[in-house]
Amino acid sequence: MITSGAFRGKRYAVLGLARSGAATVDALLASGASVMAWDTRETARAAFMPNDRLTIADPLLVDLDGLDGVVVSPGVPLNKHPIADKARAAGVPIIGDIELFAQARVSLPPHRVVGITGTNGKSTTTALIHHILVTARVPATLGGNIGLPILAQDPLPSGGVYVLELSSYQIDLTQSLDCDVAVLLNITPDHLDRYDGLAGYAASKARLFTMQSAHGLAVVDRTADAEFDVLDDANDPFVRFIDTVELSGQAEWPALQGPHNAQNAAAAIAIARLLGIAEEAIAAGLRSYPGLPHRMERVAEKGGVLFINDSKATNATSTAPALAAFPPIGDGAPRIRWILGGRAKTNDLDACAPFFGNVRAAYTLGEAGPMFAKLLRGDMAVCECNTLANAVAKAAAAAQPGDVVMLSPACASFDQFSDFEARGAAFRAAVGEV
Ligand code: UMA
Ligand code: ADP
Repeated sequence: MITSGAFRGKRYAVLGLARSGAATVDALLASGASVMAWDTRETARAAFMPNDRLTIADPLLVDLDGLDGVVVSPGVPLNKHPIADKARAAGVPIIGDIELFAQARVSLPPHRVVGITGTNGKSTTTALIHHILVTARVPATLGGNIGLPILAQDPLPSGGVYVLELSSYQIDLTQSLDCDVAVLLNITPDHLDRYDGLAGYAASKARLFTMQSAHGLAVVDRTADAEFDVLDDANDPFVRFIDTVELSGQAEWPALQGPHNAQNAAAAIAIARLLGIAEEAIAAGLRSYPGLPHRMERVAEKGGVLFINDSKATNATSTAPALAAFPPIGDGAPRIRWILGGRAKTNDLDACAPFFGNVRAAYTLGEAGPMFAKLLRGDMAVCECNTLANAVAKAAAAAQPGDVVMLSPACASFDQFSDFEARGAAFRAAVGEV
């Protein structure tokens, strides 16, 4: 657990007691702070036993005056939740666990922090740079929007590197994270229910760079910077733009296929070089990187049919490269049987359209199923399946050797599943049945 004398004797409200909130309460109590904890879910509250420094109370119903911070979970919609106005009126900072980590850094052995944001590719790039660091025998850990909450992790020894995947929700709750290397992979429409349009979403991501001090380094996608001007001008001399042009050797990296992974690999190489990692270790890390579950994951091959779980593709831009990765071969006929749908984030599939020629048939499911079926008919055969199990059964029954049955939903999962991981697990189970 990460603790800090910086929190001793201070008082916080913690709103949201799922993974990050629970770790926050534990770390604050262990640091000698007092905590008022709350979650609308009774089961989440029940995990905490009140004591002389822990009370269970709804921050909307109590006086916030004098608190040192209201620590909010990233899943609490700050744009709509009344806690934002209430904390502002009381003059109490609204922060998250990443901000607490930033404040705890003075108590940690000398280290560096890499912060990675972007609409797509964050987890892959975070896991990849972490793997390259470990391959180079640098003490490293990953956290933030991936894996164990950062405050639940053990501090790294001197010389360690904290690799943080940062969602825009987490950046919104952070005011003083001075990343040694800040990274932006791309910006395309996502999470628009939480922001004032695409510009508001981009501005949230840009704050990762404005929080950097003068010695900070940046690795940035040129297109995103050109469109949204994300870089703080003060950092310009230290920018490395992500450049896939010079990339060679991708064929030797089995878990990093496709144009999207070329970008992720190029970003990871740029980060590794800025951190001073030797070229041989970078090359070895790229070759041995094992990949993450639910991202273009090869689940099975049955009767010459490949089954791919890309459940993490929750918007059209992230599905596009998955469709691009399987062009026709041999007889020139398309070979993807594309399972898509769920809770849509946008009402179009424009980003995927250039690759419709790779799709043999679409199998739609969930809330967005009827809308997508209407959009796609005319371009390809469509089967309206409603459920994932039905879609897998139909696609598998129709598939011929050489076909690829792929779940790449271009949607959030919340209409039918608890999260993208549960959806990917359901896909695996359904494939097991065919
Ligand atoms: N809650 C309330 N009142 C409300 C709203 C919510 O009490 O009005 C409570 C909920 O009941 C819940 C908690 O607040 O218990 C919200 O928790 P959470 O959704 O933030 O869940 P955590 O388990 O703490 O997970 C968070 C991140 N979740 C989100 O950003 C939605 C995880 O990112 C992250 O891995 C985790 O912290 C670890 O630090 C997940 C995610 O889906 C992977 N991220 C989004 C994405 O990738 O698209 C941004
Ligand atoms: P994130 O953590 O940002 O959601 P992941 O690395 O988990 O990103 O990848 C999610 C999905 O996005 C993958 O399944 C893949 O289809 C797609 N993807 C990955 N990297 C990129 C990229 N650089 N650009 C566009 N799409 C990508």
